[in-house]
Amino acid sequence: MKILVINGPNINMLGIREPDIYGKSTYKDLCAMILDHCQKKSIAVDLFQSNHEGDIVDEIQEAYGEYDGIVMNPAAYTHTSVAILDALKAVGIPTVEVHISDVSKREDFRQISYVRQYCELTVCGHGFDGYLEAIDYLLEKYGK
Ligand code: CA2
Repeated sequence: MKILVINGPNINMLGIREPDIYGKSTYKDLCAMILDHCQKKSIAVDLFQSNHEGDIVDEIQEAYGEYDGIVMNPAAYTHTSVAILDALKAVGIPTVEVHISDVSKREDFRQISYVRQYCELTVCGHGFDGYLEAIDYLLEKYGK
């Protein structure tokens, strides 16, 4: 079982500002938490973060045939990117959408998610734990 975790723009800036929305922990802390969880569950994981939509599309395309699942926080591209939705549909890998904050209680422009149409599950507002819940969903799906 091999999972790819993709984070979109500015997720690498976590902990620097807006701690009331995203908490005080950093992207490095998030990566350590995910790696530790996957090690405990004996699954392979790769982590990818980019500020560039096309690079995220490339990463999803390259995941084809390589990964059993994707956990993805597309960040601001959630609300704008048909290209990321199309890439997910093209590779057909089971995907879970994660948001650290509860986007349902935020601005109107955050109520749209293009990727949600493809994702099997959306986890919102559970902070960093949301990523672990997404991984556990994929584990259960594969009966692990
Ligand atoms: O809640 C989430 O996980 C989001 O995907 C985070 C995105 C935001 O655009 C989405 O609407 C919801 C933002 C990522 C990080 O943004 C920062 C803002 C200030 C300081 C540090 C990071």
